[in-house]
Amino acid sequence: MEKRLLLALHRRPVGRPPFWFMRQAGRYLPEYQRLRRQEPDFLRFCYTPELALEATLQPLRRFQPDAAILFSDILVVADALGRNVRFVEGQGPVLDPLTGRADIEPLTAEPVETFLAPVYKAVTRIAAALPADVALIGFAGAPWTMALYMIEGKGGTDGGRARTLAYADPEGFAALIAVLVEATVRHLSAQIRHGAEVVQLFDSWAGLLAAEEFRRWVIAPTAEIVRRLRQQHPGIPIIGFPRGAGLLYGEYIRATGVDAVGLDAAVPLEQAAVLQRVCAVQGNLDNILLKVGGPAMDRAIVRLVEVLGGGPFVFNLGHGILPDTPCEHVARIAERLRAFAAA
Ligand code: 1CP
Repeated sequence: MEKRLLLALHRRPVGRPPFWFMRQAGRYLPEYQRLRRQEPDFLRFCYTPELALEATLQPLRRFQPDAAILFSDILVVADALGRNVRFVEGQGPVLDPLTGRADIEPLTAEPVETFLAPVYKAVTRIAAALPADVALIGFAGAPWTMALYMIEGKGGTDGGRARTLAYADPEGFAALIAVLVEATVRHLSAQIRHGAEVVQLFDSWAGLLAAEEFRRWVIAPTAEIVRRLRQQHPGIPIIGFPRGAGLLYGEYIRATGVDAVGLDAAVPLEQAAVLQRVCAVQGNLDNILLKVGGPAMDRAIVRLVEVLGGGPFVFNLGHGILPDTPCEHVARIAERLRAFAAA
């Protein structure tokens, strides 16, 4: 039997919608917190294949989702490019901010495959360990979101510095995006060669850009990555997640040619149903509602499946699981979704 996630992404009929959760591994799981104590340095944790394997498998044991996502981080690519990435407890990622051409010109994507070899080793081991019906998702940050972290030096900003550089020196910024396109293609292609069956591009900060800038720094680089991955790996499903794309979701899908689009929680379900005529859709339960749980969450699950379950659909959240989410709420969704199959 073909894996349920792959069927949905190829827009073939599936009984119940496949499901997985963005950030299904991580701090909301007590067993992850215990595992993390073995290696307090987060990047070293990511570069230790046994630990990455175990962190990937933890949510599968609890919830039996239809997909595993490689345990890693989008910022490993910035680390491979030599941008001095650290993870500070309680603060998230910190990088030396890149300020202009003098920092951009020396960048090269060449070290990616050798530097990130431990990540690909983890992919191989995960692929070998997965249950037969579970698909393995590889991922990378999309160029705009990577550029934002590299310029801002951290997350949680309004992207003001990155947007300023893009306007003030578009050629210099284009050179940075070009290196990131190359690095992303190499990183995703290596994950596919080692056993990833699907890849997702996280453009978590796409929604910060003005429309023209969105076309230039989100749509165009993504279209190029899709084209180059397709050349090397025909048939590999690609999920794009341009979080906050709003009115530009439709254009993003058509112009990039992704097989599926991840929708954030602000996208109305009627709109999602329109997009579903063009490609598979993934999403978009509010991660805050998952934290709250109860009847409001149950109603939202039913409505999502009612509106989108008839077409190509992958149940997920609108953004990643928050650290203070009760595991029981996640278990509850998994149980409800499996009940749709039985009904
Ligand atoms: O202390 C810890 O254990 C670190 C917490 C943590 C974890 C568990 C970070 C730091 N990254 C991760 C893993 C991770 N990151 C995964 C694999 C786990 C899974 O999904 O099950 C994935 C896919 C990511 C992707 C990622 N990292 C994104 C894109 C998705 C999104 O949430 O928008 C982004 C933006 C990052 C950067 C990052 N890494 C970590 C944090 C806290 C952040 C966000 C910082 C911010 O901008 O606020």
